[in-house]
Amino acid sequence: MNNWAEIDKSAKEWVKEAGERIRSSFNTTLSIQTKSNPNDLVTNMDKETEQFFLEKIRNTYPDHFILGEEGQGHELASTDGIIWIIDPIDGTMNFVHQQRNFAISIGIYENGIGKIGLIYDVVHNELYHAVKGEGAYMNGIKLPDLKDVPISESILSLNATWVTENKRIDPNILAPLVRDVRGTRSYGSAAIEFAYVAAGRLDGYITLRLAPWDFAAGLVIIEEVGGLTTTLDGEKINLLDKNSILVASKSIHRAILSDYVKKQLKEDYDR
Ligand code: 2AM
Ligand code: CA
Ligand code: CA
Ligand code: CA
Repeated sequence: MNNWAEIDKSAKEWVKEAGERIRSSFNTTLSIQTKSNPNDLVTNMDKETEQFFLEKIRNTYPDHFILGEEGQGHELASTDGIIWIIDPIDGTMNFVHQQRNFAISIGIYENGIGKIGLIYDVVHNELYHAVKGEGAYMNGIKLPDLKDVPISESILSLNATWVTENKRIDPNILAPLVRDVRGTRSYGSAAIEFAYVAAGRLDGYITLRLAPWDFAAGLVIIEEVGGLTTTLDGEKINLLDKNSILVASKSIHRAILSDYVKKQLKEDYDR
């Protein structure tokens, strides 16, 4: 039998230790490479951090599966069993250019159900953490349920790309929303954007294409503060695939879907 309290304790310890290694790397010279395009960066620290988690998990929990951005288990075909979904550095461009606004993101799922979410903002030393059914915390302080605010008083996070010509969405769909909200922000790390929605620093986050390791931890944490994450079409997230993302409090989520995206929530909860 799996002891979730023990898995949770290990995960927290390892995340803190990996964060310490990343902080130490600021004094070293990074090796930076590009992946799919010149803006798609990966460093030795992304790879070393993923490797660090792999070794810890394989030694301690040899029957667990691992899905990591930098190479592990990309071909996982099923959500059966316990899967650690890991982004060793979310916000690599920020890590390289700014040395801030990046995070370690780990979601631990059992048979497709999110059990543990960990997002560690390494530079600010803020650990966002949730265990399913037990609430969400930031550095051990319980995060309250998300507040209902009107669109006109909300701060929305999204990349400016989505209101310019792009290949994923008609820019006229989100432009009215951008005009109606109180303000927009873009942090360049999906995990931090999820964490900020959970902490009430942002009221919503929209993006058109995230991979499992970008959202796995965030989904668990958002659910524990009463928020809702779906695709931008209002559909359930596919855990093993790329998805568009709409994450917000339930009231903001509903307003964005019905008044701007003009879609309906396809899930049963909260109709
Ligand atoms: P990364 O830094 O781990 O690659 C930037 O807006 C956010 O989107 C970051 O969370 C970044 O994660 C993620 N991202 C960057 N390129 C992406 C891609 N090609 N597909 C999906 N997510 C990506
Ligand atoms: Ca990447
Ligand atoms: Ca990422
Ligand atoms: Ca990454």
